[in-house]
This record gives sequence, C-alpha cells and structure tokens, in this order.
Amino acid sequence: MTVVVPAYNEEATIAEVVTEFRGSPLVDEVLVVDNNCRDHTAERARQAGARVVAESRPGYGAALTGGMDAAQGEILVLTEADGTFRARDLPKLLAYLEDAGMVLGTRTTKQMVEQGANMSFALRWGNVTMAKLLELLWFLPNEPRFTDVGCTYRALTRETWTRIRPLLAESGPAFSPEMICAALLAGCRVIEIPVTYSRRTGGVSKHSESWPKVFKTAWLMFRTILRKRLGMGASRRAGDRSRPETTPPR
Ligand SMILES: Nc1nc2c(ncn2[C@@H]2O[C@H](COP(=O)(O)OP(=O)(O)OP(=O)(O)O)[C@@H](O)[C@H]2O)c(=O)[nH]1
Ligand SMILES: [Mg+2]
Repeated sequence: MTVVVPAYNEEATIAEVVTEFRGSPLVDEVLVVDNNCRDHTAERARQAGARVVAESRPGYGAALTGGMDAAQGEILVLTEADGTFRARDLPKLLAYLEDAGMVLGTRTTKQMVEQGANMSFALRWGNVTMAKLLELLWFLPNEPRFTDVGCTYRALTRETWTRIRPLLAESGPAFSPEMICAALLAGCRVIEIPVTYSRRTGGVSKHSESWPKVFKTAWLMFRTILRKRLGMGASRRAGDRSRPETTPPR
C-alpha cells in the first residue's frame, strides 16, 4: 500500500505525518508530493523515511494526481500533510475496500471530529449539502450515500485509479469531488465511512483559512459536480451499480 501525501509548504508537520503512517504495518510506502514547496518539506519528509516526488503543476489536485501516478502500491491511500488524519483509521478504510473500488472518509460525523479541528457547523453542513446534491444528481443509476465531498483521506485500488485517471481534469480543490464523480462514471462502487478528523498540528491552512476562500472552493466544487453529471469532459457513460467490483489485490 502506498500512502500519498500532497504537500505545499508543510515543514512544520510533514515529519510527524510520515512517521505516523510509516508506523502502520499496512503501509509499504509513504510518498510525499512536493508541490513547489519553498520551505524544508521535502528534506524533512525524506529524513522521516518518505519517498519524495516533485510535482511542478500547482494545486491540490495536481499534487494528488502526480502522487498516484508515481505510487508503487496496489492500494493507494490519500491523506494530508497537516496531521489531520490518523493512521489508525487505515484498517477501517481497507476493510471496506474489500467490497468497493474506492472508500471515502467523511469528516462530518460530529462524534469523530476532535476538538479544535477545522470543521465548524457551517463547514460541516456545507459539505453535507454538497454531498447530498451529488447524491441527488447520481440517484439514477447509482443511488450513492455521501456526507462529505472534500475529505482527502480515502483509499482506492490501482484498478480504480487506472479507470478514473482519464476522467480527471481538475488541478485544484475541486479534484476531490471530481474523483468521486469520476469513480461513479467509471462504474466503480464507492463507499463512505467516518474517519477521525483532528486539528492541524502546525503550518497554515491553504483552502479554508478565510470565508471568501471557502466560498470560492465551494463554488468550484459545485461547478465540477454539475459539469461531471452533465457529461462535460467525461469520456465514459455512467456505470451499472449492480456490476460487482472485483476483489482488490492486496
Ligand atoms: N491548497 C493547496 N494544497 C496543496 C497544494 N499542494 C499540496 N497541497 C496539500 O493538500 C492538503 C490540503 O490542504 P489544506 O491546506 O490542509 O486544506 P484544508 O484541509 O482544506 O484546510 P485545513 O483546515 O488547514 O486542513 C495539504 O496537505 C496541502 O499541503 C497546493 O498547491 N495547494
Ligand atoms: Mg488539511
């Protein structure tokens, strides 16, 4: 399994994230994507035992795409460089990956959101609303269940990545819902489970530090979901929800 960590100036937290995930017996490789960092992120990640690849195209989506392309594992797990996700949740994601092509974490289960985490009432319900819109748009034929569209913590099989890769175009934060839409379009089974959401342990937030930025991100996400559903930019037809997923290789 490869854990992909997109990083943009995360020198304050990257070493602890790499150490935590390397400490899991499930993990073969921690891959940090250095997205034009101007600090010591790459160096600290290497020192902590990560493989570091550089992605020069700026943006969260570009960093994750570069990381998944470079990953060597048969299972890919995405997480963040800011310490907001816990390695102890890996077995939970993997348990459901037995039955799905992609397992998404959700940060909107209040009981799993730690004190101080950046998940205010408005942010939580904004994500839930967007997720319900996505559900509604894909009611036929998939009838999925989602409560979050922006959770980076997710697991997918290499087979799923190969299937959705040609359907992805976003380089920014809208990549997150785009990946969900692409998986549905590619006929993959997508399941969502609650994950622990912690406080950023250092550094600065890039997406949600101000309300104008949050609204801009929300708008970009909404536009992407709509575009994907209308078939703009997609090259495959919606899949059949009854089609069984093959058991992912370990
Ligand atoms: N925004 C942004 N994030 C990037 C980029 N490249 C990599 N990342 C990483 O993508 C992850 C998500 O960014 P965050 O700043 O944590 O955004 P967020 O999770 O919405 O906000 P927080 O509340 O701070 O957690 C982090 O690990 C970033 O370091 C980039 O070009 N832009
Ligand atoms: Mg974050």
